[in-house]
Amino acid sequence: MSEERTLLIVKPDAMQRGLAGQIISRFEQRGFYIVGCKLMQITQELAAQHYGEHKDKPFYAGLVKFMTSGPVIALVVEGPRVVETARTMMGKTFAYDAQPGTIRGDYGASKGFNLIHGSDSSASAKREVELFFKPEEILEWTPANRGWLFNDEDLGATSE
Ligand code: DAT
Ligand code: MG
Repeated sequence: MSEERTLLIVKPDAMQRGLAGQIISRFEQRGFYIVGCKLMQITQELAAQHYGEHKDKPFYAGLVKFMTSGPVIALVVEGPRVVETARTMMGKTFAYDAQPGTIRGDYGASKGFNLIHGSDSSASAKREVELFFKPEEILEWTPANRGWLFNDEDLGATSE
């Protein structure tokens, strides 16, 4: 299966609550792997670029204030179908709506303190990865166990 990349952000609420490790672990456990990772504080300018689609929404000012309020960890995570699967793992946007078993549904109960960002499409992923990472900050590598994570079709276990 062919690789995809997505941008994840461990948001300030997750950082302040000491949940970054647990959240990042879920993606590793699922078989996805980290190709870019940085601890950073999002500037007003970067937040405005990242959330440009929401700039006319009533919640925009609060969203920018929240996202720039403290450290975050930005990650580029790779693997087959990772954009869609990461969204499923995150759960619904408002933490109080998110199903148990999802990141937002296991760690959050508020509306906007929803712990994690993940790109919502491959077009968004491309744009967001380029916004947060320079090409040289992304490392090309393949985990040693990749065959046992994703190559089920090689054994005839699945068909497209
Ligand atoms: P998602 O983060 O699930 O992709 P989104 O892109 O629609 O959701 O919105 C970006 C963030 O803005 C979201 O994580 C939480 C906040 N947000 C969205 N809609 C909101 C609303 N109606 N009221 C308050 N915050 C909202
Ligand atoms: Mg979004």
